Amino acid sequence: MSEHPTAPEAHEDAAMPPEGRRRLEQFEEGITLDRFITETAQAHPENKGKFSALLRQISLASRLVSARVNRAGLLGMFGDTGDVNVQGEFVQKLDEYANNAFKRALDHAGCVCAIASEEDEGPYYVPERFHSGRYVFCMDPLDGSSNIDVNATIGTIFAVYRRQSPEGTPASIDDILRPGTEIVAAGYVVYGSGTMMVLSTGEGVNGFTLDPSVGEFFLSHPDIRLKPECKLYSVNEGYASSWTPAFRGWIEGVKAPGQGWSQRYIGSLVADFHRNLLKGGIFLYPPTKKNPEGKLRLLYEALPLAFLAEQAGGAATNGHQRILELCPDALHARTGLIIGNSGPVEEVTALLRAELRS
Ligand code: P6P
Repeated sequence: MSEHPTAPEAHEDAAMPPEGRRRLEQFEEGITLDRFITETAQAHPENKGKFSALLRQISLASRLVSARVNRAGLLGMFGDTGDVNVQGEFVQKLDEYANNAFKRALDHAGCVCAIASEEDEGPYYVPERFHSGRYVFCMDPLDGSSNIDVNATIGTIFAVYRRQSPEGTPASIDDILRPGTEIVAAGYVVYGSGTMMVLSTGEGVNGFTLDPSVGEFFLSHPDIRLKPECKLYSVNEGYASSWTPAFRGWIEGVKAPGQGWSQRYIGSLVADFHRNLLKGGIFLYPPTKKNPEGKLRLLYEALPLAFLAEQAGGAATNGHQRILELCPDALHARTGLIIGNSGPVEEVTALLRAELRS
């Protein structure tokens, strides 16, 4: 019997493919998220432990949300609260829970001065009495929540900035509306068949899988990389009538006989992005007649995922510009998003740029 309580039995090892054996070894080596945070802190003493505190509180909130999502059906947590949020969407009970869990975990930790959330109309500025900290936290607390009641994968997406205003002074909107090039960390947590956090602090991308039996995230996907090319695209074909000729031409091109592409679309950005990050794929959500600015949010959806994509060797644009060079002009600004393996992202973007010029 392996000493680790949840590792497969020895007889299961023999049948395990090499990749699974590698992951098991890492699992048994006990490379936890906590150890990763400690090692990152040792490499950056200038952060004085505040960055570590922030990451540990994100981990805590993620575990709380994971536990609640996994029992939502049993706790009557499906459905909406009857309220409508700033997006004009019915607030799902789990949206509200996730939003509060992350805000409660972060606002007393002395590491954050402001929190921007998809669920809140304006920023939450941490009061000085709570020791307002040096970081700004931007999040979509539960992306894909329209899929909650059908048990499709949903997730939390977040980006972290260093504040611009001096510590000890009130934070302002100028600390929050910043270009993606100033992001210091970004990640997401997918709540699906398992719970996994994918995180980058600017030195590559690592995936940590939650072992709920011990309440720890373990390094399961070290150094996630995107190859230059892929053969999978994610787009909602229901909006084809909104597409420009150049965009439609590219989609029809990959669908042509013999091209060998597949299409996958869950309708949960974090789930579609996660699959594409691990297996290769390009996600495309251009502006539509329904959302002429694009549907997805720049600050707490597109920018963090673009940071991760580029850290993994991929690319992200709004169809014309590099996403990370964009600066939101409002908390809930929307954008088009084309993100994934660099080859197809650059190919589609070149076509759309040329179309714009013509
Ligand atoms: P559509 C979920 O509501 C969401 O905001 C993203 O998670 C997802 O990628 C997108 O909307 C799906 O939008 O218009 O294809 O249903």
